[in-house]
Amino acid sequence: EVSYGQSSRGALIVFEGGDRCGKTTQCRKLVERLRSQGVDAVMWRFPDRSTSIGQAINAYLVEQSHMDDAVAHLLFAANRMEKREEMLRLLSGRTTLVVDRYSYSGVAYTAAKGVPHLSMDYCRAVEVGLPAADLVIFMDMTAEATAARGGYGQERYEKVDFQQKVMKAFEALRDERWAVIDASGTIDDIHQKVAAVAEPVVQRALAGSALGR
Ligand code: T5A
Ligand code: NA
Repeated sequence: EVSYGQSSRGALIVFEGGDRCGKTTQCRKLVERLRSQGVDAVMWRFPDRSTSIGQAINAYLVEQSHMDDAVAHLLFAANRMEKREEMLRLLSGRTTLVVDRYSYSGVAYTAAKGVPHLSMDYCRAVEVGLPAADLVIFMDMTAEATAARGGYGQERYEKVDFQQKVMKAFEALRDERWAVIDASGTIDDIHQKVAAVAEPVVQRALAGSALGR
């Protein structure tokens, strides 16, 4: 992960969690709120299915193609890495990035497969060089509860037993940058909790007083 200096910049806010926990909904609402406060904020998501790497990932997720687990892992990482320069440019230009999934998903989903040569350390290693998140908002919800949501089960990883392993892997990745938010409440309740943790982080980054990492 890349370290920042002490100068004014945008914040990198990452949403993580299991499939269908409501990340996209909350990312959109946070960006709208920040913009209404005059903050320059944009929403991104990974995988970014619009690039050629992203299209290969999409085919894999909708089970139109098979891939070796290591190849899938590397493509997810490459799909972030191909955005690295643009991310750094936006952040240093004081744009706040609100990102729906990031390296933590990359590590957690592959590690959850339990393939011996794809250890957590291996999974992390290919993320080196990406900008570090200032805040990780982890949307906490059980695999059983997300499975009850509409549209669940359409993609490769949307299976309750696998999602339980993903949640365990996320647990192992948790660090001091994480805010864990109960994702089983109403959309508006969750949004208020998200705003309470995200706004100070954005203000610190813009003021140039965020901790360099
Ligand atoms: N993956 C991803 C990897 O394996 N490695 C990686 O490196 C990366 C980046 C696709 C898959 O790729 C894996 C993880 C995934 O398996 P994705 O496209 O982000 O990644 O897939 P999902 O997480 O499944 O994205 P979804 O858009 O399907 O889910 P969200 O964003 O969590 O949820 P959202 O907001 O779209 O909401 C889902 C449904 O719930 C409702 C919404 O209206 C919607 O119908 N909802 C609520 N209902 C009740 N109460 C609330 N509070 C609600 N909030 C939302
Ligand atoms: Na999904």
